[in-house]
Amino acid sequence: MVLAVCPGSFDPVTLGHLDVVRRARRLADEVVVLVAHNAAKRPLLDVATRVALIEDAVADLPGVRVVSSDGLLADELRDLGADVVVKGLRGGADFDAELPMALMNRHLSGVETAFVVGDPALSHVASSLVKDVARHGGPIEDLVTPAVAAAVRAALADTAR
Ligand code: COD
Repeated sequence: MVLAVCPGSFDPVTLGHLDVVRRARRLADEVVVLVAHNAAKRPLLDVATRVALIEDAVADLPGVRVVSSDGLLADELRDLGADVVVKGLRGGADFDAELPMALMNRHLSGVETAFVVGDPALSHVASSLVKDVARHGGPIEDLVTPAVAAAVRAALADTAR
């Protein structure tokens, strides 16, 4: 029984993230999607909303559940009994950012990180760009699920008030 953890900020979850979760599920018996805190980012959506949107998006995927944490990923990996962290790569920049995290997480927890290459048709899809496109009135409906598109537009409207 292999348990994989897919961590991220997921602010918001995109079709690119969901592609990675599906690929992770093919490698593991169970996948836990972990909504975690990235100290370098100020999120648009609150944690409960991000969790609910992912739960909605993975409802048709057996063996996938969603949790959140505001602590250290290494501690969560131990608590969950994780065998492996699975992350997605869009290109070299992702690898440069991910390598130190993989090394630190292995140093702290002993858990290895495995990288899957995401669908190249989604390699331009990033949460930050989705929010930027939406902020400027552009279409995001082919980058995220309909529920995510609605939540992003509602949150942006709230922040504009
Ligand atoms: N195709 C393929 N992969 C993709 C795509 C796509 N279109 N979009 C995103 N991804 C991948 C990213 O490369 C990343 O691997 C993953 O999806 C998540 O992306 P984000 O942007 O949602 O999440 P990040 O990078 O902000 O997540 C960082 C964490 C929250 C995981 C990190 O900060 C963390 O572990 N925080 C907890 C505190 C901690 O332990 N800190 C020490 C870390 S060593």
